[in-house]
Amino acid sequence: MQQFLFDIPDAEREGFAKVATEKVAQILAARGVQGFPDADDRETEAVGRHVQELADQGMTKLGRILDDTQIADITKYLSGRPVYGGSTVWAHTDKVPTPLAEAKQAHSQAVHHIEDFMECPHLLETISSPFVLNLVGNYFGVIPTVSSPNLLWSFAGNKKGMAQNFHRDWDGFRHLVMFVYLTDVQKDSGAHEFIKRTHSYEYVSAKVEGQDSRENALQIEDLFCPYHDAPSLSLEQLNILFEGDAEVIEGPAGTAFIRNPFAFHRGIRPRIKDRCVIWTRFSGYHNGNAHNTSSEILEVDAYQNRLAWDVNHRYMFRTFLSSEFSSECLTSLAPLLFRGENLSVIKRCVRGLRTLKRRIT
Ligand SMILES: O=C(O)CCC(=O)C(=O)O
Repeated sequence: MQQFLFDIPDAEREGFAKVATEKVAQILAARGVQGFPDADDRETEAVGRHVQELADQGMTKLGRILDDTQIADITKYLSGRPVYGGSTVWAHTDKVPTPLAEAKQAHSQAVHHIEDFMECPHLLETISSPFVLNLVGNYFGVIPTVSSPNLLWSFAGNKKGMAQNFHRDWDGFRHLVMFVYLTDVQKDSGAHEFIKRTHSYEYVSAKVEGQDSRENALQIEDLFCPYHDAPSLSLEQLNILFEGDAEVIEGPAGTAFIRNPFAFHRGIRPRIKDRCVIWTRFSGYHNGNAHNTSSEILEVDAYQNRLAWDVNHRYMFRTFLSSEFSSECLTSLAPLLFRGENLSVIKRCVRGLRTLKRRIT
């Protein structure tokens, strides 16, 4: 359903997102889930700046949030732990525990088990920090849902991995992803590349309209194609259209950023050194997309002393940590949203998507 929302101009999509998040907030308030974790004034000011940057650019950098000692703790913990060939924790892996060195020979990418993500020092604290949750929640306008924590290796070499072409992710109408590099990253060692402002329909359509009339000019539907790794888009075409907007994010291990996955992005295939990264997704309600990416919902006892476990956290982390919120259908909020005054927007989106599909297939 979320995909349909992307075939409408920003103003309408944002209008719908506003209605939807207000409804989610109402429903949650009635169930006692209503706040963001506390933040002090200094943090509140910084959160405001990051939220604005996310809205304008589609991405915000957090700087280096893990120091050398923390990175050493993480590296020590992960050393010797098996990985699974594939790209997204559990669902998109071969489910075969493999030593890292062997996985590197056989695969372009591999992930650690979710339990290693959770048991590894510092990672859970990083994705559940009041600052991060506040930032994300303020951007959505509602307490966030956290999903699919992923601990991913991209190996240097010639094999192409997932998400190494520019693409959009179609997870929902308001969603974010946070990345933290766990190895030093430069352009040739797996940097993430992002095209600023391309989450904005208005921005992209202005670029399309501003093209010199050339035979191979891109059409708007080429740029809002609801398929992963849209084959019709060449790097060269994107570079020309969005000249000066692409940013390669380099930095030492511990460097973090949050971005809107709907904007064009890719992981540049590492050439000289493997890259290890964590990413975690956030949405304004659970969008179902990342639902099965964890092997199972984990019992929280093992992590309880590392995570505030109040009603807000139990709700936010319900997709992979067991709580009273885990058992219900995680997308059950959606039917409540998609009725009444919202329905006409949805219907228009469905019609729009059908037309778009006809044009591009
Ligand atoms: O590996 C990367 O840097 C890109 C990952 C990506 O595109 C994604 O998570 O959607």
